[in-house]
Amino acid sequence: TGEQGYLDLCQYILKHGTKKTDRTNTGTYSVFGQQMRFNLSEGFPLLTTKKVPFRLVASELLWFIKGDTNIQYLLQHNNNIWNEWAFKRWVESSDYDGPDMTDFGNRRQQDHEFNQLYQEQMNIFKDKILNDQAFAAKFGDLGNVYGKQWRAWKTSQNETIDQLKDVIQSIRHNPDSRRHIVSAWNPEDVPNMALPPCHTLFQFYVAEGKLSCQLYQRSADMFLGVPFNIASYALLTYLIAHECGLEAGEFVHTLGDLHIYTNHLEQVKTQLGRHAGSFPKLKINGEKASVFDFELSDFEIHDYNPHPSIKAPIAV
Ligand code: UFP
Repeated sequence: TGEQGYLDLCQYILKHGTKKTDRTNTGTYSVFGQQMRFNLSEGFPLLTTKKVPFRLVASELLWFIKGDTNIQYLLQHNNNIWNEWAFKRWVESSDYDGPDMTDFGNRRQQDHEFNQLYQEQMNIFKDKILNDQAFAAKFGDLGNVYGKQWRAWKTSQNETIDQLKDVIQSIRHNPDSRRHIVSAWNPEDVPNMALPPCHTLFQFYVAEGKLSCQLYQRSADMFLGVPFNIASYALLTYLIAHECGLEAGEFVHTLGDLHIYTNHLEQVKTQLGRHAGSFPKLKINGEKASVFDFELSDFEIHDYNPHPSIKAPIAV
């Protein structure tokens, strides 16, 4: 459990993982079906064996909570984590007339000159998303990703379901229910998403005045994605607990295909050589009640003393 649980799983994959090819042509070591648990009353699970950027976790979560699916909001908050997926749609469209960007994810790591061309085009792209509303509407939108499914799931009757609002209502009014579920996996919409949801479905559980959350994550990049995902769902659990007058209980993280990319092996070994410290504390602005009212400035992380961050290429 805790950070050690994360480190143990990384170690386990290094030892027992099957070498597999994958969609991104990077290659992974992979295992299927594991679980981590984090006791949220002992602290906020931001890993300490490398620095995890809380600011990016929080602005992405607020973006989901708003029901937004356009990266413009993220760029306005200096958050670049979804850029590659939107960029990919632009460079593959007939509107794009710059240099060929085919397979940019791999080529920019292998070819220094190409990487400079890529950076130029990415800067043009970001600038247009921020300053050209029509362009942002067309190419900033990632399709029916998390925000859309959480807040405005489209039914066959052309109505929308606000899963997040509904689940908060059900936690408040019927805490013992075994149906506190939000699903981001909408089979009909999967083809219309830049990236089919990795964190697929989550469930809440109330006992002894505490709110716990379990996430099923179908696909887990242990080095880059997972530390982020842990912090994001921990924050969501704290926020919903706050609104419902509960304490934060446990975050249970269930993983489907959990993997380490072959170009992250050195980084993982570096991280495994470090000692985990204690988790920081999260402070939430007590003047706000509703999950839907929070802004970035309403959160503070205290006593976070991580080892330095470790850079690694992301598989697109
Ligand atoms: N990934 C995560 N967490 C996320 C996210 C993506 O680990 O929140 F958005 C990783 C998992 C996988 C890749 O390595 O991104 C998604 O690829 P695929 O759709 O082929 O599983």
